[in-house]
Amino acid sequence: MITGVTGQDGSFLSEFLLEKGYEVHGLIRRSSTDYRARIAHLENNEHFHLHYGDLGDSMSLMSVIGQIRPDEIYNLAAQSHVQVSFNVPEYTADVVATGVLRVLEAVRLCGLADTCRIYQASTSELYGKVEEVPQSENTPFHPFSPYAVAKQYGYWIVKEYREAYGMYCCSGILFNHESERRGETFVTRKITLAASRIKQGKQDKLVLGNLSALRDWGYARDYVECMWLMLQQDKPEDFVIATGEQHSVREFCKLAFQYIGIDLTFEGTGEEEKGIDKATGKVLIEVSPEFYRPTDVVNLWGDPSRAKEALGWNPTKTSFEELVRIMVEHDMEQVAKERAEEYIDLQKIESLEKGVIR
Ligand code: NAP
Ligand code: F7E
Repeated sequence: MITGVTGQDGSFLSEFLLEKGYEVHGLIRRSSTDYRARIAHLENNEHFHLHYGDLGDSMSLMSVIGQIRPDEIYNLAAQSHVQVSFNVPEYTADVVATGVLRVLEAVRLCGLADTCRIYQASTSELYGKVEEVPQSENTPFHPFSPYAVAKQYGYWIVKEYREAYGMYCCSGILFNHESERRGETFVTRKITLAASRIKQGKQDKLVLGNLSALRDWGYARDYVECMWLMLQQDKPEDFVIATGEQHSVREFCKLAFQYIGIDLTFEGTGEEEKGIDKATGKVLIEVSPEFYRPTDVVNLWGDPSRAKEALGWNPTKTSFEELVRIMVEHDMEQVAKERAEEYIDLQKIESLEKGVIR
């Protein structure tokens, strides 16, 4: 069973488990619009089943878990946008923190504590205002957003159920992982979509926040394998899942634009910094404090040594350069197909990020 099956990771994990011969059950929410694009290609598969439920609704979780009686649960559902968690902190806490408790308790109350293994989607955001670089399983947490504080509850309640009831439940402390299916308001996808639209004359410039933020970016398709590996061990343990490489938002921009044939140079600092097309002198990237966060996590860099050793996982199967290339190639094609009326312009994406619908 996968909660968050319609999300980036849920869709890749579904494909991965179906290929392994699993019967996959996904939890979906009712919506007035079509939000199942990422799993549309799986919906005719007879081994893929969808159930209505919500992490905010214990009864629906009890009902679905009691009916399916899953061997493995991957709890991926979350309000996963850090900036948005400042706009909807209470909702974020309910889904991201209490939601984890609801899943664990539903498993226990359905009598599955001894048979059902649970993976919890934890996050490098727990390290937040980092106390050590790079970060490993032993680095102290210092969550730095409502999202991260909620995820910290999830991390500890999983540990508590493991210790109190002997349940096989564990947290993957995953660093940022991206893909061509990444939500459009996360910085990497915002950049690859904008670069593609600028190249095709559908957008003039890209406005970002902190260009100096550093992240350890991996490829989501590679990371779902680790989630599965964590549930196949003799005993449940928490792992850092990362590439061990760090890059800035600025470097991501440079590489994405390079792949579409634009050589960028950056001039100025802070809010005055600009990304300029070397060939034409045109300003293509600007900075706006509207995308700054009340507290921003600026130095994430994971140490995946334990996952490599204990799980036999290869963190750099897809390199950073390859990841950016995959995303840019996908978005160049997607943007080329967009008709004017389908075109989600930059202003709309930006206003969504700021929590304002214009
Ligand atoms: P995502 O694309 O934002 O997907 C989130 C999923 O959660 C969607 O399927 C969404 O459903 C579902 N969801 C949200 N609220 C829900 C609720 N109340 N009840 C049931 N489902 C709900 O996230 P992702 O990037 O795939 O990430 C998967 C998980 O890993 C999340 O828990 C995230 O916090 C965590 N994580 C992600 C990263 C990363 O870099 N991607 C790193 C560390 C941890 P709708 O489609 O209906 O909105
Ligand atoms: O920001 C900076 C921003 O929103 C990355 C989630 O999957 O990974 C994700 O959270 C960095 C931040 O991801 C813009 O300030 C600059 O420092 O892509 P992001 P995130 O906040 O790291 C973690 C591991 C999760 O667990 C989360 O669920 O980029 N940044 N300019 C910007 N970020 C955005 N979104 N938009 C900008 O314009």
